[in-house]
Amino acid sequence: MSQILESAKEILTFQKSKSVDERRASVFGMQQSGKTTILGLLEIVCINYACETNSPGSKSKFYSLIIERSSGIRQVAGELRQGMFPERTPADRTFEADYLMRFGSVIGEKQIRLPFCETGGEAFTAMLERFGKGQYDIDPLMEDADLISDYVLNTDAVILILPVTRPLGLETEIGAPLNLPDVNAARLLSGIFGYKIEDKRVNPLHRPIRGIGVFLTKTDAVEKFLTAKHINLNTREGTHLFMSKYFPEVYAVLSWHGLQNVKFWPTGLTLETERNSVGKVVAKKHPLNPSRGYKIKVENGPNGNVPVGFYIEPMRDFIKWLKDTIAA
Ligand SMILES: Nc1nc2c(ncn2[C@@H]2O[C@H](COP(=O)(O)OP(=O)(O)OP(=O)(O)O)[C@@H](O)[C@H]2O)c(=O)[nH]1
Ligand SMILES: [Mg+2]
Repeated sequence: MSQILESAKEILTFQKSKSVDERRASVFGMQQSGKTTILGLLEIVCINYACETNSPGSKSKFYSLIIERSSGIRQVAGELRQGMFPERTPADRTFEADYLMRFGSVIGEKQIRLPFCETGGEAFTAMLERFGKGQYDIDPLMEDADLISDYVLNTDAVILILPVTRPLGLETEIGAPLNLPDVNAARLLSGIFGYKIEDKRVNPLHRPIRGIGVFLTKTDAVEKFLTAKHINLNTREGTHLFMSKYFPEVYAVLSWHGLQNVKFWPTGLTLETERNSVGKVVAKKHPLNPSRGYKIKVENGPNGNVPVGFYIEPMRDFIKWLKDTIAA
């Protein structure tokens, strides 16, 4: 078993043993879908939310903590504050971090754990399929079995990261056997649900899925397109239109599970632009580290610089949803 997994297991065991009543929401997404960026943005919003919530005299409390599984994740929020996208997560990395949130009130405490599955969705799908071939009784000594157990069987919610750029052809799927973003994500999702259904049948301690959250990332890149199509992703009608047209397979899987249990949050960061040699306005590469791609605009916030874009409201709503629906 790898070193990372060994230490991760130790931390998990430790956390479980001293656990306040803890719920879990696992985060999945295909390669380069925006998972690590979402984690970084969540951290930025949580810091701000904690500063507000924990003001002297306040009865409700909010705390958050990143438990690093691998080097790198800790600086993501800091890099976003400098307008830099995260480093690519190496393909063999299974998971990057657990994000813990604790909500306190006069009636007690609730804890939520968000394991960020940094295995690109395609690798996770392959793993699910391997076990799916008549091998439901997982050998507990196998690493993959541990992951399925941690991410799927012991989770109370599924968070899916879906980049809206993919089905519109602005980006291709990386690392996946098919360049069919809708099919790949639907396969991942139905693989997860398949396990849950089977588990319900045989496991008296089965944990049902209490909710599904979908982050529709990179909306900044399709803003004009969506406006032209009269699709507003901030409304239920808008997400319905978008999902049924551009992610029909994923939408069918979600519908089967019950759309009343699904929440959608669009997010998008604003990129800096410049004029190229022929005077055309183009996105600007990060001057300090062009290998990280485009530079995100930043502005002054209450706790230091923050990236410019649409994410604060969705993240606040996400935190509320975790507290009221998943940890309830
Ligand atoms: N325009 C735009 N691009 C984004 C946004 N979020 C992410 N990206 C782009 O998507 C790339 C991947 O984002 P990550 O957050 O690293 O995605 P990931 O799923 O963690 O990627 P891996 O772990 O490496 O598979 C970034 O390097 C950016 O180029 C966004 O809000 N807007
Ligand atoms: Mg990543």
